[in-house]
Amino acid sequence: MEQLVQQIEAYKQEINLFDAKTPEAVEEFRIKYLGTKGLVKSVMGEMKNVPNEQKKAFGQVLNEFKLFAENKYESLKENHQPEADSHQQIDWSLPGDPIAAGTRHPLSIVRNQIVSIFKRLGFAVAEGPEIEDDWHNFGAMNLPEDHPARDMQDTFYISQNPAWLLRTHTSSVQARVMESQKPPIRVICPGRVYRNETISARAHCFFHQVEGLYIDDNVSFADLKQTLYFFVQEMFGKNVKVRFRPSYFPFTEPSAEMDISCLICGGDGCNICKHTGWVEILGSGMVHPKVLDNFGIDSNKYTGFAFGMGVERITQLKFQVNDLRLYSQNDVRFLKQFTGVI
Ligand code: 2U9
Repeated sequence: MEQLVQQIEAYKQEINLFDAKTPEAVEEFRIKYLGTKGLVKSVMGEMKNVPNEQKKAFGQVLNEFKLFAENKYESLKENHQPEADSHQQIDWSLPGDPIAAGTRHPLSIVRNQIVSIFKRLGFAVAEGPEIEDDWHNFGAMNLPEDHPARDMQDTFYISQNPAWLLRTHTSSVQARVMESQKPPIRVICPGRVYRNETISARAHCFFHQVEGLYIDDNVSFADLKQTLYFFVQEMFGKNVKVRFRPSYFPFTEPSAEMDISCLICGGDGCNICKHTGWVEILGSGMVHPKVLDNFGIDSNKYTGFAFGMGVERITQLKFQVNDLRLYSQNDVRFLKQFTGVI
């Protein structure tokens, strides 16, 4: 028995030194020591050769040896848990996966720029409903019943209730401001407007406007000109030239359209300006006295100027986008070109 105990001690030393670098080596250990033909089983088989009076003591040695081998096996297994394994395979020095940042829509970029320029001049932002009634969209704006802008072909009426329509301009928002506020009034109204047009590169059934309104005593056409000149310089740069052309709108008198020198050719003449050197960017005028009177604002005491511009048009000039449909198709190949522009 002495010899057997020595043999077991030698196995224990061997077990102590056993190091498994792979899950396969752990399995090798199990087979060698704990398997059905393993060493633990084989020394247990020696029990029958041990004299009866020593069986109890040898039984204890055997049990300890079995436990020793089992504990070692458990600890080898623990070092090769699947998660522990994948943990070791992660290369922490690799760069992370980039998170794709979204981009602002070009119309939002330009609308925000327009709004921020007028805010610096003291204009407040006003918003209103896209579904309007006839009065706020047309009547209050001095658009008579038979005006072509009211035509079914231009205006979307709500079929369940034709007293409601989709606003054709954001002037309806200014109408609501005039209803609830007294002069001085200084607001800009950005928003989506709707017109019943066949969709093409040059027309769409909705587009975006920024309109402005300034009413106080002593507001003059000179104020209008200087305000819009400042806007254009901030928007397009100090070198841009402007010109005003007389025009007609039912809600302003006198009315004028403003052109800027062509940004593409600098005024020399190109396709964008149709070889005139000028491009139209907005409409404007002194608020018609009838419009003021519609809201109980005394047109003998107060005057005001108003203007309106299409955000798509300004964006087209700024970014040379020449198909209106691109703005509403949400094609990422188009939208991602504005990455980094804010
Ligand atoms: C009130 C009184 C007057 C707003 C104005 C224009 C001239 C104008 C167009 C520009 C291009 C519309 O987007 S567009 O098609 N707008 O030319 N808009 S004056 O006049 C107002 C507004 C509110 C109470």
